[in-house]
Amino acid sequence: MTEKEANEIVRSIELSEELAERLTKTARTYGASTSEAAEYLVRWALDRMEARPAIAEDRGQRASAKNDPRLDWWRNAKFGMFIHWGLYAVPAGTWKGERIRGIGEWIMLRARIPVAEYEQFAKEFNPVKFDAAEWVSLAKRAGQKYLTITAKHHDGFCLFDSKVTDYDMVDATPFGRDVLKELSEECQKQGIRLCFYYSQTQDWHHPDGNGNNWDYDPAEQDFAKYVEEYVKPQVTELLTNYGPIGLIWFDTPKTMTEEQSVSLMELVHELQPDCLVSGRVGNQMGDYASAGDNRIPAEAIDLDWETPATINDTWGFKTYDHNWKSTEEMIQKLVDIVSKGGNYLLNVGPTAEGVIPQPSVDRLLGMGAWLDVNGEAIYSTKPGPIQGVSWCRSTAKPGKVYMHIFDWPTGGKIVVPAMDQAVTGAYLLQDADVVLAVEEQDDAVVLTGPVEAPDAIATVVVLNV
Ligand code: H79
Repeated sequence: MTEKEANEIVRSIELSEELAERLTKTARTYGASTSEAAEYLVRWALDRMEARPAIAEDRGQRASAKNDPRLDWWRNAKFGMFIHWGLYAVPAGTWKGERIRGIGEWIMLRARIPVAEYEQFAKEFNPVKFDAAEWVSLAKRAGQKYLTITAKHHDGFCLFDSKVTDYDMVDATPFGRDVLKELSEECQKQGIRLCFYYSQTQDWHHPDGNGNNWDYDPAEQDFAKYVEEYVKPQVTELLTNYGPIGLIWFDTPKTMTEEQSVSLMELVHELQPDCLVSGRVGNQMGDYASAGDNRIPAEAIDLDWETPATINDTWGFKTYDHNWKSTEEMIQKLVDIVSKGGNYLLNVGPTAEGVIPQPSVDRLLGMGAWLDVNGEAIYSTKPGPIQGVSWCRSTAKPGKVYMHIFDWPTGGKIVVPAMDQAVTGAYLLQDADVVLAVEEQDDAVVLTGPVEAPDAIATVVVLNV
């Protein structure tokens, strides 16, 4: 489309007064300009229509990372635990008696809480029930192979003992413990990769960080200085004081220049050559691509990629968000993602007391129970040859294709969608003694299995090929 054509379309859209008014009002609520709000609205609508690719170009994978064996552990892991934990767990969605809509960790921006007031939450952040061993063990029992926790989110508060700020767990809270240190020791003990989320662009607390226009004047801010003198020293601390780190999960690149993305990526690799960098470092410099929040690509993608996703509707804990996805839905999402070549990073938001909400625990354990039986068809697999079918997904290993059947066909007659390899046998992964008859019928391979679905959520049928 030419610019002229685009302009014509834009001019032909009649902006109703109501829409204009609501846009302006929304923009004001979010501290954005009207055009930013409009852009956000259009992007949101396009996402809803699935008209935008799930993986934005600038969050893609660096070409040189594509066949890099440094990623092998992560490629095989498939399922990780995301933890959003910080000061926002204290207000937990409510500010001055008002329920603030939207994702909980954004409360500072959404309610435009001044830095001086937001800082006060630190005095109330005393998670006496925090137990690193319990969190790590939950991830393990859920079948998650890595754990990514917010070392610093957009609100700027640090969960670790940083020497370049006092705005951290050790210096600013009554708790005074370095929770990342405790998690790093526990992760090493229990054999799970520890990874850090780090908000490199937005920092609503730092005078030169991005995003806070209610305490600071954006025109006066020196973002480059913040990156050099704050972000880099903190990333250095995170990669120096906590043992081997699986990856740094940068987020919302926004104003990051290509030079800044490159230099951050290189800093990480200098400090820990095996540490990966998420696609959201920006400018296509990530070791792997990052899909949009909660977005799952429609088709298999020949890249290393990950979907970060919420278990309810928020990342940081909110007392009144009870909209938990079911265990079934999340197992099917995991299968769907893995069948398309991705990883599923599933978030929990612990309370300010340090407790992972019980509904999250229950669901994670449910997923772990399914994975205990069916993990062979998930971990270390590649996308299978059966794609684009609604009732089933497929993954593969040499000599085997795994059919993950969501809707068990009536009578147990499974018509295998056309694929290149010849099927020489079939059995249930949950019970190898249950062998399915394999027959050729009118050019199709038909399996005969149990009449009733052996697993109501997803039954894995193993095809020897
Ligand atoms: O950490 C989680 C989110 O806090 C973070 N990414 C995941 C992993 C994230 N950063 N930015 N976004 C997500 C996009 C934010 C969109 C919204 Fe809003 C925040 C919608 C409503 C509040 C920004 C502010 C757009 C409209 C208002």
